[in-house]
Amino acid sequence: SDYSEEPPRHPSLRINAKQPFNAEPPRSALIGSYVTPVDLFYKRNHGPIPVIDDIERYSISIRGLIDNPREMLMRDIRMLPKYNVTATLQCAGNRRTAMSKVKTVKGVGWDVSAIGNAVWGGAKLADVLELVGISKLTSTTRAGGKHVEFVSIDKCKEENGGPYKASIPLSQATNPNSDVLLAYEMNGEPLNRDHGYPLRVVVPGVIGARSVKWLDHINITAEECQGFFMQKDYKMFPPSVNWDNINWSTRKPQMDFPVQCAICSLEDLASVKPGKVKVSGYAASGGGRGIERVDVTVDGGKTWVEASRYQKPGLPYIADDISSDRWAWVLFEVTVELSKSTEIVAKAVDSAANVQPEHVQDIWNLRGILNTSWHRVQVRLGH
Ligand code: MTE
Ligand code: MO
Repeated sequence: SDYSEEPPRHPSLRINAKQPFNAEPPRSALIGSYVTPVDLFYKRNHGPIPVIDDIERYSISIRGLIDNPREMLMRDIRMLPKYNVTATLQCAGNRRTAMSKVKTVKGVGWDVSAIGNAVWGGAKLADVLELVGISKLTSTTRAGGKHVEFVSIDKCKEENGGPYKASIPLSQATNPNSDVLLAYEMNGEPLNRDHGYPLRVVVPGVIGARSVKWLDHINITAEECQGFFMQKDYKMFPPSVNWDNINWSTRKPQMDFPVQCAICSLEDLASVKPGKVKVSGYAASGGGRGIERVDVTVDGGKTWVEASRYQKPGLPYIADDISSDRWAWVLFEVTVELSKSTEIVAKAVDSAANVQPEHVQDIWNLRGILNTSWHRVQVRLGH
C-alpha cells in the first residue's frame, strides 16, 4: 500500500494511527461550533486515500438484482435534486481508549472526538435508485434484491487489498425520509479527499462505518454485504465473548448508534479554579431520535442539574420537533459550582427515553465499540 499521496491535514488533529491515517480534533474543537469545520472533522481510514483526478470520467455503476443496470457520471448525479442534510457522523469506536482501560480491546484508540456534525450536500439515494427502476418505499426488487451494497475505490488490508464495503437494507435506501445521500459536498464545499472525494454515502443516524467514502459502485443484492467490516467487525458482543470463543455469525452488523454524550470543555485531569465552571459538550442519538435531556452531576450523583441544549442560535431545540435537525447532535451547556477536586459526570436521554449505561465495564466488548457509558472527567482544583 502506498501512502505517498496523502492530503494535507490540520496540525491540531491528534493522530491515533498514521498509516492508515486516523485522527481526531481536540475536544474543545467540537464545541466551537454546531457544524464541525471540515479540517477538524475526525478522519477514519482503512487504507491510503485514493487519488481521483479525472473527475469528468469518474462514474459509479448501479448493478446487481435490477432490471436496468446503469452507469452514472458526476453530472448525472448533480442533475438530481440536491439536498442538504445536517447529520452527525460517529465512529463506532468513539471513546474506545476509555473502554480499553477496563481490559484490552482491539482497534484504533479514540478519545471522545471520533464524531462530528456536518451539512452534507448531494442526491438522495432514493432518487438515484428510482432512476434504475426501483420505486420509492420498496423493500424488494423484482429480481429479489433486498440490500444495497456500497463498494469503494480504496484498498484495505482487512479485505486482503480489496475495497472497503458495507450495505444497508433496501427499505432504508428507498425511503426518502431516511435521508441517505450520495454526497458530493460537506459544509457547502466539494468533499475533500479525506472525506470521500468525489462522492460518498452518508447514512444518517447509523454508525460511520456504513457511510462508504470514494464510492465506486452500488450493488443490489439478496443478502447483506459479506465484507469484513459488516461480518467480522462493527458488531456488538457481550463482555463474556473473547477471541477464543467468538462466533461472528451470532450477531448482526451494528447499524443505528445508541444515545451518546461527552463533555468537551474539559480535558481529563484538567485544573480549574474554584467557583463557577462552565461544562459543555455534545449529545447525539441514532435512528433519528432527538436528545430529550442531558444531566450533569459534580457530587457523585447525589444531585443532578439539567444542561441547556441547542442546535441553532435563537431557535429553541425541541427533540423530534420539525424545526430541529433530526439527524444532528445537540450541544449542551451548564454552569456548576466547584469547591473541591471532583469527577464531573454527564449522561444523556434520547427522545425514546433511552439512557446511557452507567459504567463502561458493563458494556465492555472485545472490539471496543459503542462506549456510550456516562462520560466522566476528573478535575483538580487549582488556584
Ligand atoms: N469508507 C471507505 N471507503 N473506507 C474507509 O476506511 N471508514 C468508515 C467510513 N467509510 C471508511 C469508509 C468508517 S469506520 C467511518 S467511522 C467513517 O467512514 C469515517 O468518515 P470520515 O473519515 O469522513 O470522518
Ligand atoms: Mo468507524
